[in-house]
Amino acid sequence: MSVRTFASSSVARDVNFTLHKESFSAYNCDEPSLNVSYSKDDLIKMYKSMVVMRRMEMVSDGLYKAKLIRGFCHLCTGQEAVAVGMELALTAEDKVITAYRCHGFTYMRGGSITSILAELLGRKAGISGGKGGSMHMFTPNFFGGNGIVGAQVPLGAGIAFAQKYLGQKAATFALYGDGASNQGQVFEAYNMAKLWDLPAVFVCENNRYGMGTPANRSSANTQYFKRGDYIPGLRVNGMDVLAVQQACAYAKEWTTSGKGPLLLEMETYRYGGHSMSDPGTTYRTREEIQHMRSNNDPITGLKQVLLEANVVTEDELKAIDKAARAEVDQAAEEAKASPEPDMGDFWTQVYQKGTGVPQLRGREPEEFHNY
Ligand SMILES: Cc1ncc(C[n+]2csc(CCOP(=O)(O)OP(=O)(O)O)c2C)c(N)n1
Ligand SMILES: [Mg+2]
Repeated sequence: MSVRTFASSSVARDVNFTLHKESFSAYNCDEPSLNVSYSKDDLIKMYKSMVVMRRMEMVSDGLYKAKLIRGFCHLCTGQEAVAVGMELALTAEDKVITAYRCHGFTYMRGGSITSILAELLGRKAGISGGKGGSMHMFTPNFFGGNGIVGAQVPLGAGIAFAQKYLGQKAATFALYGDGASNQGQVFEAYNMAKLWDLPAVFVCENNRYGMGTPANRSSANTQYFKRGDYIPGLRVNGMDVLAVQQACAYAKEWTTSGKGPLLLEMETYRYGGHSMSDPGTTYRTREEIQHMRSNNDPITGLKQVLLEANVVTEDELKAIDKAARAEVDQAAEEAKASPEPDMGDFWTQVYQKGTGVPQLRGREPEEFHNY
């Protein structure tokens, strides 16, 4: 499996930008510099990745409505800049963990489009090895699909602990939502991470809603970047992929230089409902969604920046859009052509090899499976 290690790109970073002055707000730390520079290659990769991600989610939406994807399905349309900007600041040694809104992160961490769509379809070619799960998406440096809200945060602190214990100069980015931020275990993880100065970056993706509940109805303090108390934090414009990259590079440097954890709040927005069963329009207005799409869209935003800086032409961008569509559509066909897993696969990969029990209990007390 290939891993996209944007951060290791050796091409000269010769395209310079100044980020918007309101890109960051800091709590007990300095703001990152607003001056950023990238190679043309990285800028194009960022654009392409966001376009692929959006198409992948659009195709998933269609497959769900065609009843080919069953169960739960949580799309990240609108939130693409978070996964893409973050990857640009990381290397393969860094780890990322999140919950169920994980398709984009899986792609950025090296998962192929076919393996992600096949996972959602419950097919053999699925990324977690054809188990037929619909939310579990793991690559060697990405752990996604956790279904208990907030439970991935202490796991992330644990991975950061391992990195420190093993003397690695790497960080773990543990993502959670505005809704999940109120879980007690999040604060337990903050405490241990600060106590032991772990290289943990706690990233709150504030998309303004936890299911149908607006942030101000669930959180006594909606300034999520300040909620680490003794952990410094940054609020970041999560709709600007360049601001996300800059903040994540800052966080990686902060945590791996021994200063302990850092909290990032990514201000973002999901265009669709919480999951496929939620139309997403009963607890917010259509005007609000339209306003975000028209004024804050991460893909349109980067497109404008690239055109104004003469990095690419309109035609080059159109060619990227077209190629991304074709790539995702082709992957969807491959995923659909993959067979369903064998029944026996339900009883495999439950335990780490060599640590399991010889027999696994099935749905009924008297049902046992050998593996
Ligand atoms: C412990 C627990 N409580 C409740 C749920 C049901 N639930 C699933 S997602 C969700 C909302 C989470 O919102 P947020 O953390 O903002 O993430 P988002 O979906 O916006 O990305 C809830 C309450 C759950 N999965 N786990
Ligand atoms: Mg949310």
